[in-house]
Amino acid sequence: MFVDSAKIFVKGGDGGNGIVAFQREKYVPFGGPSGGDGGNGGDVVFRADESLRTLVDFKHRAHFKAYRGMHGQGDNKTGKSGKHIVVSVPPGTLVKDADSGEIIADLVKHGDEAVVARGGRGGRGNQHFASATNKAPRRCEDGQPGEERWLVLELKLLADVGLTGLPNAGKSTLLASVSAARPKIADYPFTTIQPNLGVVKLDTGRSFALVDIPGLIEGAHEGKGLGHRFLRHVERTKVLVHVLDMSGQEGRDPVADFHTVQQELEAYNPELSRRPTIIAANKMDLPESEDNLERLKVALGDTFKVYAVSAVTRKGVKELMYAAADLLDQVSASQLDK
Ligand SMILES: Nc1nc2c(ncn2[C@@H]2O[C@H](COP(=O)(O)OP(=O)(O)OP(=O)(O)O)[C@@H](O)[C@H]2O)c(=O)[nH]1
Ligand SMILES: [Mg+2]
Repeated sequence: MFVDSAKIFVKGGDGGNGIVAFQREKYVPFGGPSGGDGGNGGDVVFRADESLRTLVDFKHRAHFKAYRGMHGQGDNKTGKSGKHIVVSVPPGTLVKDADSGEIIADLVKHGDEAVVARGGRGGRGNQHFASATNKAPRRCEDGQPGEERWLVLELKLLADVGLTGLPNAGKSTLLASVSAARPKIADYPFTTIQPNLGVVKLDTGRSFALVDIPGLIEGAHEGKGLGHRFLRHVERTKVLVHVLDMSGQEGRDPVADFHTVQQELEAYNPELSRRPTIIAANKMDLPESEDNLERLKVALGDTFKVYAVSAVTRKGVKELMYAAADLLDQVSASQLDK
């Protein structure tokens, strides 16, 4: 299981101080204590937000502080409370104290919330300290500091987007070109023997997990090759990117390759062949690819969107990833409607 993690610092706002003040009344030197209380500091709140899928944004921003409470004022006025801050995290995020390892929160589903650092209480003003024997107290309290700590966030990543295709199509090369994952890449089939997962970051707040699985071959659904063992990983994804070697090396035909893989998916689980899919027409840097691309487009008509890419030169790869993210958003939105 691939786990995304991040270490961040959170601090609640400090409480405002209470103050010493006295009512100003004519002929009364100390017209009764009237020092207001300090306002409470704001909390740092985490909220699960389903539009987030990974923790990558926390690698760029690691400090989150809520606002402090204002000090009290005369006339028994309480200082304004500091604002809370709400930090969005992806559903499934587990929050631990970095020092003790204690679990602070497990934000499972959209909308789940937890306070991860409380604001300090405001101090009391001198109005609270008057007594029968001391009608003009000069005592007041300072606000308490906000809670602060380092947290470790952990998220078990389920791959949102899966790369399918025959061995050698360039799936691992593609994964390596868009993420920090460093899968083994080589010029022979079945290089990949374990699924590899990488995080693709497009913009702030927009990222997804991409899984590269061993290549599928004809008969995969009956256990041929390696890919069948990993089809269940593909089953958990929401969107597929079908990678095709467009160069037609070694007498291969990309159009036939496409149907081979689709049939294997269909035979394994008909759901899979209907999963929202886009096509990465890969190895477009090779000269033979251009003619094959035209043929593929004709063969597919408008049933699948085809993106011409080269995982090696990275040409077209960015557009492909944006298309995958858009499709993922559409699928997630339609699942919410249900
Ligand atoms: N010219 C060219 N070669 C590519 C491109 N993408 C991948 N290759 C090459 O194709 C070969 C196979 O690439 P991999 O990424 O290992 O292929 P794979 O689909 O992961 O293969 P398996 O793990 O065996 O299923 C390697 O020699 C890559 O360098 C590309 O866009 N252009
Ligand atoms: Mg591979």
